[in-house]
This record gives sequence, C-alpha cells and structure tokens, in this order.
Amino acid sequence: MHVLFLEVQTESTWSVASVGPGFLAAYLRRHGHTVSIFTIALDHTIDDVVAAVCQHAPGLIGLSLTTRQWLRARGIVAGLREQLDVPVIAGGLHPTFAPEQVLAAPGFDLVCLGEGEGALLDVVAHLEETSSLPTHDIDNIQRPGQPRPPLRPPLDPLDELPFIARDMLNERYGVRHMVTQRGCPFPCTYCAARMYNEMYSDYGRRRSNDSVSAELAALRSGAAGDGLGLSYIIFLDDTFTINHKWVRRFCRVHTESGATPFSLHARVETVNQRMLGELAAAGCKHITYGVESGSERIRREVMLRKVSNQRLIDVFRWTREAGIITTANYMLGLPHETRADLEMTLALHHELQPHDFGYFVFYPYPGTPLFKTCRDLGILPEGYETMPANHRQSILTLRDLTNDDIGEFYDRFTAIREASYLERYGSSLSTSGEKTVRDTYKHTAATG
Ligand code: B12
Ligand code: SF4
Repeated sequence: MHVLFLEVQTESTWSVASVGPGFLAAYLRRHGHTVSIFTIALDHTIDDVVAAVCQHAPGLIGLSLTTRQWLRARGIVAGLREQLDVPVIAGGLHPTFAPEQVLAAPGFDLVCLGEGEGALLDVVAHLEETSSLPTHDIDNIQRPGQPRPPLRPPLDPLDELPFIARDMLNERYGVRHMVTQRGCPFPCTYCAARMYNEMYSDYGRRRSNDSVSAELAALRSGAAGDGLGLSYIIFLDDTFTINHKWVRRFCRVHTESGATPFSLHARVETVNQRMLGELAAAGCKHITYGVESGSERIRREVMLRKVSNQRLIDVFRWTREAGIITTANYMLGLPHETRADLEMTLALHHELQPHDFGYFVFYPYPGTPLFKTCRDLGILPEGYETMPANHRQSILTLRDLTNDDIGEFYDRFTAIREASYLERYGSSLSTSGEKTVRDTYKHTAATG
C-alpha cells in the first residue's frame, strides 16, 4: 500500500525535519510498502492539498502533529475530506495526549498513541487486506468513541530499526539530522516529550555506538543515495549527554572517522569540563542548553528544574572555553511568574553570555503537568484549543503577568538579540546579509 505523509508547516522560518515520519517511512518500506511526503507550505490552499493527494494516490494519509501543527491541520483535513475519501491517521505528541480532541475533528479516522512503527504497519496491513478501517482494537491505535487502547511495549533494541528515511527530511548541503535515543529521564513539567515516560513504564533507550557510527559511515560514503554526503550533523536527541560512557565512546570513534562537525542539545547537569573537552575534540561546534528561567524559584517550583544559577554560569563558561558555541533557550509567561522573575531571566542571560538564544512564550501542551496546573488554576481560557499559538503573547490569563508585560519582555529579548548581531556582524553586513545571518540563527536556535 502507498502511504502519504502530509507535513503541515506552521512557520516559514523553521527548518523542519519530519523525524517521526522519517522513522515510520523506513519501517513501512522494510515491510514492502511505499511512502511519500508532501509539505503543506503556508500559502498552500485546500485545493493544492487535494491536487497533491490525487497525484500521490495514497491508500492512507498520515499526519505527524505537534500542537502547533494540529491547530492548522484540523482545518486542512476537514477541507480535504470534503473532497476526497482517503482514510486519515494522526500520530505524534499532540494526538498522543489529546486523542479525543483529534478524533472529534472532521476527517480524522484514527489516532496513534506513542511509538508508531508497529502500530502503523498493522493499520496498513489491515487496510490492505480488508479495504476498510479497523473495527477492533489494534494496540496503540485509538478509534472514535472508543477508550484508549492497550500499548505495545517500546521497540527494543532501537538498533533493530532501519535508519531514518532521508528523503522525508528535506536535508540540504550534507547537513544531516540524527536521532540516537528515545525518551528523556528528566521531569520538566512543561515538556510533552517526557510524558512518554508516564505512558510507558520504561521508555528510555539508546542506539548502540556501533549503530550510530554505521549510519554516519553510510552517509559519509554516499550510501544515502541523495548525493549530499555528510558535512554537518545535528543531533536531535533531547539530551545527548546523558550517558557519559556512551558519549566518550562516541567521541573516540567519531574523532577516528574524521570528526565531522556537529551540534547537540544538553542539560547543564549532564556535562562536565572533561566531557566538553572531548566533545570539542570530536568536532562538537554548538550546544543548545535549556535555561528556561533566571529565577531559581520558578525553575525549582514550577518547572521542576532544580539546577542552580551558578551551575548554569559555570557550564556556559566551560563550554565557551572548550571552543563550543552556546545557545540558551528561555521561556516567558509561566504560571506564578512575576515581572521580577523575568528581570532575573534577563540578568542571568547577561551572565551566561551565550552566543545566541531562543525565547518562547510558554504554551501549555496537553498531557503535561503544567497543562493540568493551568486548568486547575482556572487560567486556561474557554476555547483555548481554537486560539492560535502566538509567539509574543500568552493564551493564558495569568495572575501575575499581563500580556503587555510578556510582550514588553519579549521585545526586550528581541532588542538584546538585535544589538548582539549588530555588535558582532553589523559593520561588515549589508541589509540583505544581516537578514541571512538572522535567518540562520533562527534555525540554529530552533529547539523543542
Ligand atoms: C527535533 C525537534 C524539533 C525539530 C523538528 C520537529 C519535527 N517535526 O520533527 C524543530 C527544530 C523544527 C522543532 C521545532 C519546534 N518544536 Co520541537 N522537538 C523536537 C524534538 C526535540 C525531537 C523530535 C524527535 O526527534 N522525535 C523522534 C521521533 C522518533 O519521535 P516522534 O516524533 O514522537 O515520532 C514517533 C511517534 O510520536 C509516532 N508518530 C509520530 N508521528 C506520527 C504520525 C503517524 C501517522 C503515526 C501513526 C505515528 C506517528 O511514531 C514515531 C516513531 O515512533 C521533540 C522532543 C521529542 N523528544 O519528541 C520536540 C517537540 C516535538 N517540539 C516541540 C515544540 C513545542 C516545538 C516548537 C513549537 C518550538 C517553539 N516554541 O517554537 C517548534 C515548532 C514545531 C512545529 N512546526 O510544530 C514540543 C511539542 C509539544 C507539543 N505537544 O506540541 C516537543 C515535544 C518538545 C517539548 N519540550 O515538549 N522541534
Ligand atoms: S525539557 Fe528537555 S530535559 Fe526536560 S524533560 Fe523535556 S526533553 Fe527532557
């Protein structure tokens, strides 16, 4: 059977890699099915989507949805299904934690909860055999009006999965996206990704060093078949630096194979000076750290991130000293946050001196502890699910911050960022050159 993934773009500035569909496509292909992807750009109309679906002629349409993607996808799927009768299945973080909401929307037939490889294969096999949607429980697959189905155990070992299907990722210039693990052991209350730990008793797994090296070697030798080779690696793992033994071995083997430059995401609790030195020697050029707030109270009591400001300051300094570029990510507008807390975030930013930073207004993702907190506090407005996720404003009716406060701090972050670009690149840049640098930084700062 042919499966078409529709990738829903929500912002033109994100360099989106369709990671989930990449794994699913590789798995389906291994089992004899064909898969393609169509990206729904911001200016595409329903008619464009209908035309693309007709051209790809799928037996099943799949969508991988974050909450932001869902906010746009529901209109698209409703419009599409008015014109075409092709079954639609949705998976990913939003459908996993708000399945009833997704299944209540016109045009969605099935939702996949959690890890999707085996479940999607079962759905495709069923459709192929019967030409109809399943009327019985398939593990992980929720149907309209039915209770949550049982979950199959997470795939283990991950090495048994085929390498990600590169044609789903929109890669260019040999810049490759890599995933070496699934699951994150930390308890951050705002994070949708960690909620898999609550769904499954033991979700954390990592590929072996050998499997990761083999995939990189294949890319280097051109085995991906796209003629792009391997010039840079973006590790998308939530926290690359979790297992020191694994990281040390990776550094050794990666150095021996030529030390292709790479970037990764880490938490400051999981690195030390020695590891940073080893990473730098192996080609690590850029680390993104989640800082989130400069207020230890907000981090400790609201986010369950118990690290001290001093540790953050030390790790940013060590990383710089190792010759690695740093990006810090911040959040604004959490429940119980005050203007004084936001001032602390700005003050900490000045102490950390990251090369770049991302700043995001907090959005409560379904399934997370903070989503529940917002509902319990009565600060999640009626009909929140129809409100757009706006970068400069909160959808919440916060008690201690107004939207003007959030907008003001957001603009202060923007001003700091622009001043730092100007200081660093200003004199040497034409207007169009400056735009290119900003766009590049928007991409590198893009993290969940
Ligand atoms: C890499 C990444 C990105 C990349 C690429 C995103 C992408 N679409 O792949 C970039 C940098 C672009 C990005 C951007 C953003 N991200 Co991001 N990102 C991640 C990250 C760290 C890893 C994703 C990953 O590697 N997954 C690995 C694959 C294997 O897992 P998976 O995607 O869940 O897929 C499996 C299952 O879910 C299922 N499945 C998935 N899709 C489908 C579809 C079907 C049909 C089926 C059957 C099954 C199925 O099967 C897959 C294989 O088992 C996650 C955290 C995480 N660990 O998930 C955050 C995460 C997805 N991002 C998040 C956010 C908030 C964002 C931003 C909105 C950030 C911002 N403030 O602007 C942006 C906007 C993205 C958008 N357009 O919506 C949130 C989403 C929460 C939510 N409920 O929406 C996450 C969960 C992080 C978090 N802290 O909560 N992100
Ligand atoms: S925010 Fe990052 S460190 Fe915290 S639980 Fe989520 S993925 Fe893990």
